[in-house]
Amino acid sequence: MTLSTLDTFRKQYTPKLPTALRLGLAHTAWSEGEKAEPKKDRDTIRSAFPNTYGLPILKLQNRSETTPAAKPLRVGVVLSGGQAPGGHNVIAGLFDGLRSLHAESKLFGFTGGPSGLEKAKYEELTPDIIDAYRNTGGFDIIGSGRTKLESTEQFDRCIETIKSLNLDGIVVIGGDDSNTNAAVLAEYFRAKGLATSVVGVPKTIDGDLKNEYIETSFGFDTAVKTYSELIGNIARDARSARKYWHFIKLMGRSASHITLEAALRTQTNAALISEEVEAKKLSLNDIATSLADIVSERAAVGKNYGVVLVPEGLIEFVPSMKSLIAELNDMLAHHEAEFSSLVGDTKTAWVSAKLSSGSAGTFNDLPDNIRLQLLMDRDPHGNVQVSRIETEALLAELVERKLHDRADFSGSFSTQRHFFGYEGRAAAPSNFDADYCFGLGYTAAALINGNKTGYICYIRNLSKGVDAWEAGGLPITMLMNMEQRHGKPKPVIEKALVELSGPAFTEFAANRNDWRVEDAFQYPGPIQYFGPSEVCDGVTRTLELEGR
Ligand code: FBP
Repeated sequence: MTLSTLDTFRKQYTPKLPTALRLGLAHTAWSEGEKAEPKKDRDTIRSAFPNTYGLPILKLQNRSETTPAAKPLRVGVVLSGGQAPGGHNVIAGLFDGLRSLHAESKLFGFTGGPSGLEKAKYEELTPDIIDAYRNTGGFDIIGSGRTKLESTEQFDRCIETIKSLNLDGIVVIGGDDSNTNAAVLAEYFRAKGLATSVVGVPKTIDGDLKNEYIETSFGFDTAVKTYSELIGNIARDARSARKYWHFIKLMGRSASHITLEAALRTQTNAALISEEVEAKKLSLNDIATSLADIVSERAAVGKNYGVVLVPEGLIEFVPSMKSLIAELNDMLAHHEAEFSSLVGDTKTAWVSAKLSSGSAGTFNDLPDNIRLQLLMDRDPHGNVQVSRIETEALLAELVERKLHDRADFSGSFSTQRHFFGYEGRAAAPSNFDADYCFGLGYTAAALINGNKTGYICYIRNLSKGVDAWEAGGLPITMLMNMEQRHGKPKPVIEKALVELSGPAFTEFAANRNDWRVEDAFQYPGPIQYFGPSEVCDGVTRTLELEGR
């Protein structure tokens, strides 16, 4: 593999570890804290996870005595779901952590995501392979996938793979749905008397897998800094050319964490936050009116340009759209065969006839392309693929219509539409993500060595500098609630959405009016890997404001 100049130098970067892990895992021990339960639906979740419910929260501690592993550990690792910067460092940390316990330990990478575990597709990850991927972006070391493991046939095939490789543990590096998978597997294995541990690692650029212990999911830092660089560049272009309004949709699925963080970093003229739209019960018409107001105010002072940020999941939070999507999800799950036999326009007509009258009205008012995008396949976990819905174009069109109807609008309104998502998901990890991920990999190795199962790794105190970082494990069942998936109630990890009373949103809400008409843009520039610590090692504004 030919390396770029950056990759060549980046390879020499040694990620920083939390103090408890610095002497290697043979010098660590687990301490048990309180037993943890989910916030809601306790009885249902307890009965779905009788063997892994109510486990204690764990913390890793350093000690002077050494207890190496009695035998080499054998572990399998899966990358699951969308890419997130730092995944390769989780694997490197896992590898080094296992080797710090026993030099002969082995790590197997299941290829192509969870299906690799089910179908026994794997490769042994040797030191040469690991070294080639240290501090790099992407998930290409073994690839990723979104297969949902849910049938007992699938679980039994996983057990066959595990037995054939004689594995002590499986590490699932994934988001909310993938860690739900990890919890389900852990429970099944324990119920079957299998000693193999299943451990999760909190990955997702979306930032929606978080709580007081998991302060952020890995990849969020790098992805949002990458998008902020691009947004800053666009803002500068808009200000130079003075002729375009840029509507930028940002990835993040349902949660608006990415949009909120990007807005704080770049101070664009408008940024929509889905959670606020839902709380205020705003319609698409309300949103378009408020954006048209900003365009008009800027036009009145000669500024026929600007930047609007749109979270990709926005339409799921507009109340009428939310009800429509819920109805569509159930309908498509219950009439899958009939629906898939339809072609072209007959699909929208068939759907419209089956919807309740309120939802049919909402559906029929949408432009054709958006209606068809809403009917596209759900992902294997039952989620609408919001990355494929052109919300930025829909809003630009609605605002244009509003301005057209305003007799007093004499400005011009030309739009450019963008979608930033894939640009940031596989970027080279920032120093923060490189360090955080390496530590998470080590922590996963420690959980397996301790024969802990049904846990997800955490590292906390993230804004206080690596020396203050604490590592540990949380029972995954603690993060769960019941949700409707594919037309049925299922225990799944609850997505952590933006809290409107939280410090990040409060800061945004206190300042956004100053950014509407003034050109208060900030230009964060590219992620820096070498140079002063203030430039290279900063955490996100969200973490900073949350004081974690
Ligand atoms: P994960 O939950 O798997 O981390 O998803 C991250 C994400 O990038 C979302 O922001 C986005 O909606 C989705 O993946 C896109 O999925 P795909 O890669 O299948 O197009």
